[in-house]
Amino acid sequence: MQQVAADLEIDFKSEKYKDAYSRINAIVIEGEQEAYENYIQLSQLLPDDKEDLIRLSKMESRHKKGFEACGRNLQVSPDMEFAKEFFAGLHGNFQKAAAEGKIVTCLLIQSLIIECFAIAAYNIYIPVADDFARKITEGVVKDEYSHLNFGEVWLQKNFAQSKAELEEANRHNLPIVWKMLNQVADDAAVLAMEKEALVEDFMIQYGEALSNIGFTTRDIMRMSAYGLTA
Ligand code: Y39
Ligand code: FE
Ligand code: FE
Ligand code: FE
Repeated sequence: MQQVAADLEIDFKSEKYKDAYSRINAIVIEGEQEAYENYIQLSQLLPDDKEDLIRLSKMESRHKKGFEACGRNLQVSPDMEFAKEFFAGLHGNFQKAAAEGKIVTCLLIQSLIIECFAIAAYNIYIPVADDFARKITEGVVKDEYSHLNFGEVWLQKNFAQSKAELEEANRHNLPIVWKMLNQVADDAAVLAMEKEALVEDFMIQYGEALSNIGFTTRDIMRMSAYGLTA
C-alpha cells in the first residue's frame, strides 16, 4: 500500500524537512535546466527532429519554473552548488558524447536514463508531496513520459545500428545512476520517499524502455546488472 502525506503527517515546515528539500529541490531544478540544454543540443544534432526537440526543451524550462515555485512555497532556498555536483557525471558524459556527435549515447543519457530517473522520482514523490508541489509534479510527470517516448521511438527505428553504442553507453552511465540514488537516499527518506521504491520504479521504466526499443529480456537482465553494486 502506497503511503500518502496525509497518513504520514509530514511536517513540511520542519527544519529537517526543509533542509532535505533544499537539496532535492535543487537537484530537480538543476536536472530540468540540464534537460532543457540537452534537448537544445539534441535539436542541433538531429535536424529532422528539430521542432519536436525544441518543443521538449521548452517543456523542461517550464518544469524548472514549476519546481522553483515549489521551493519558494516552502520557503526553501535550493542548494544549487550541491545539485551541479550531483549531475556532474552524467553532464560530463553527455557533453563528451555531443562533442563527438554520438547521438545514440546522448539519447540514452537524457531520454532514457534521466527521463526514467525523473519519472521514478516524480511518481514516488506525488503521494507524499505538499498540495502545491503535488499539483505541479502531476503535470510534469505526464510530460516526462512523452520525453521518454521520443527516445524510445527514435532508438527503436534505428535499433540495428544503435545497439552496440547503447550497450556501451549503458555500461558507462547506469553505474552513475546508482551512485546518484545512494547519494540522495537519506534526503529522499526525510521526504518519505523510499530508496527501494525509487530503484524499483526506475528499473521498471528503464527495462520497459529497453524492451520497447528492441532489446531481449536476456539483454535487459545483463544491461540492468551494470553498476548495481556502485
Ligand atoms: O527530463 C527531465 O525533466 C529530468 C531532468 C529531470 C531530472 C530530475 C531528476 C530527479 C532526481 C530526483 C531524485 C530525488 C530522489
Ligand atoms: Fe522535465
Ligand atoms: Fe524530461
Ligand atoms: Fe568503454
